[in-house]
Amino acid sequence: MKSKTYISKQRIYKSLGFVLCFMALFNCKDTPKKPEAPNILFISIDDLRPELKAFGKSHIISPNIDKLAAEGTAFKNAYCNVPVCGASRASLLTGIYPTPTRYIDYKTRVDEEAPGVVTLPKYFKNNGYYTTAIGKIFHHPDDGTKGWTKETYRPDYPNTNAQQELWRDYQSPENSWTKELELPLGGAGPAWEAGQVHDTIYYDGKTTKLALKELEELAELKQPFFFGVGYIRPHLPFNAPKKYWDLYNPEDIELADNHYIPKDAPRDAWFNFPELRSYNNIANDSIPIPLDQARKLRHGYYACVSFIDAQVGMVIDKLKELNLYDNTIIVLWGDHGWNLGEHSLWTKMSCFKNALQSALIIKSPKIKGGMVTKALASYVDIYPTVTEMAGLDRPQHLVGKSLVPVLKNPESEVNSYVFARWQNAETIKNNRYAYTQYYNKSGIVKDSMLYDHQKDPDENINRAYDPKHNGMIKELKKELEIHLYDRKQ
Ligand SMILES: [Ca+2]
Repeated sequence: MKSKTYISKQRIYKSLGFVLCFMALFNCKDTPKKPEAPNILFISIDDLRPELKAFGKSHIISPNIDKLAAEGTAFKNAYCNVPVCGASRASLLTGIYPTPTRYIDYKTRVDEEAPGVVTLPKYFKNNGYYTTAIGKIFHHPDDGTKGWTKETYRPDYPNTNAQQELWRDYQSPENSWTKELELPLGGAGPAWEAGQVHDTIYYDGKTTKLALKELEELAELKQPFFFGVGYIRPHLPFNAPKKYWDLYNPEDIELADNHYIPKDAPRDAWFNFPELRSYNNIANDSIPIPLDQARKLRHGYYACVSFIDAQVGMVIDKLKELNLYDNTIIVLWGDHGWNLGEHSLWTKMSCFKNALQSALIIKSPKIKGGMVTKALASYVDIYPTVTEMAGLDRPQHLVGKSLVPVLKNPESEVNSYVFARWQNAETIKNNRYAYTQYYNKSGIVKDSMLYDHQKDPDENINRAYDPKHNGMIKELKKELEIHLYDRKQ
């Protein structure tokens, strides 16, 4: 009798154990998705403006990104939410807007400014994905770490904030002193370098090497993966192997034809681009960048984009080699745009189109590729788009819209307006106009600018004070106010 009771208890425990295991298996938090769930390759390219063939420009050589675009959808009107690395990435990766007190600058930390918000990689991890990244996805290597199944890694250096000081990665002998000094963030050696070195010597080449190795390991998994690959260039300094500089004839490089502040633009629209000024071969005052330097900077930017294009090609080729390509969604995004001398400005950090508009290409194995869309896309839309493409439920906290309808039909539109902000400026954009309000310290609008992208795509005439546009300004002001109010909720 006694032993019978013992056996039956054992059986009960066994059965209970079985039930618990069964429940654990089917708990979405711990259960791998079915093998057919798509992988995600999430490629971030720092400071990449949409100056590529896919977006209608032909002067930068980027055959690999062109090839990706030929099989995906290029968004010609994709806007970041805030034009600086850390803040833009934080907003994209959490799917919420920046505000005057959240996601302000490059120092932004998701862990501190949006604690408890499930980041994009964390959401995939919670849904059975294996998540990891090589290179720069979050701005800080030690931010958002709970989102990764496997600790993310950046090339060659200890995986700490100290490497924030090392990513400039000068290689030419004459710049070797830069490695020996504790360079302050934002300041450094020269603004460009053409090293006579193999791709794998520079930081981003090392990133590729690690990414290819990681892909081989990911290919062995029984669960789908979310894999981030984050490239630093074309972020300053424009350090790239010489062979990519040699793709361009310096004499053929055209300068911006609008190197002046737009007519009637607000004083606040101008800034002295301290990021570029801090490089030691750039004058640290407020004089315009001399033409020979402007040409060199453009040349360096183009070389860096071509360098990264080659890296992207290697990663995608590896996906194909591992038979992963046909079951992998690829999202390629720049974290914001860049001024290359237009309006006499350089770098990001402004509310002109050149700083806000960025490169976004999405390729799904299930959706017809080779599409270009003019539909307005905001970077808060990326999170809900990727989750929907992967067949996951939409997280409640997201503010953006899924772009899947646009992927299926490039003529369709999901946004009537998109929004961005920088310091004391708030911008709203519809399918024709961009309107920005500048605020004083009391929160009162002190100035504004309106650009008609149909008549004036380069934003050379501020029409905010032209009475002909009063109706449009009224509409945009109202929608902006609604956005600012909703954003607080
Ligand atoms: Ca950036």
